[in-house]
Amino acid sequence: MLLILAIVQNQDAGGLLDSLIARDYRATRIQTVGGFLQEGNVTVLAVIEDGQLADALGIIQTNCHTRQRYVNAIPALSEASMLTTPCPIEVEVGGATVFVFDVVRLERI
Ligand code: 2BA
Repeated sequence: MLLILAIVQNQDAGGLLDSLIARDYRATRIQTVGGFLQEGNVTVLAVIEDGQLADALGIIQTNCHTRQRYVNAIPALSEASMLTTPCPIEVEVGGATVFVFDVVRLERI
């Protein structure tokens, strides 16, 4: 058994959960916040059988899309300039950051 932990964007989470459930996977979503952008994202947990990994990753890939985001960065001060005008930098977020763990045991009590 494997635990998939996938960090996805809010916009993709609903469709991803619907697709997983439609294929009979069990999944849980947790509202999380990314450390860099400090914006909400969603962490999806799903325990699957080893042989389902490729299928589950395919569902994640189909549902989770890459997007560009702009973050305001304040340039470092130099002796020549006291400019503190924020300068937008582009970052590419997603589709999904996926971690796969071995599961020793699953108990429903
Ligand atoms: P955030 O930490 O908010 O990062 C959002 C995006 O900002 C990242 O997209 C990446 O493109 C960029 N970024 C992050 N840290 C950066 C840095 N130090 N310098 C420049 N750009 C940086 P993704 O890589 O697709 O990550 C999306 C979200 O997945 C992250 O949101 C975080 O919540 C999670 N994540 C990504 N890698 C992780 C890791 N190794 N461990 C734990 N969580 C991770």
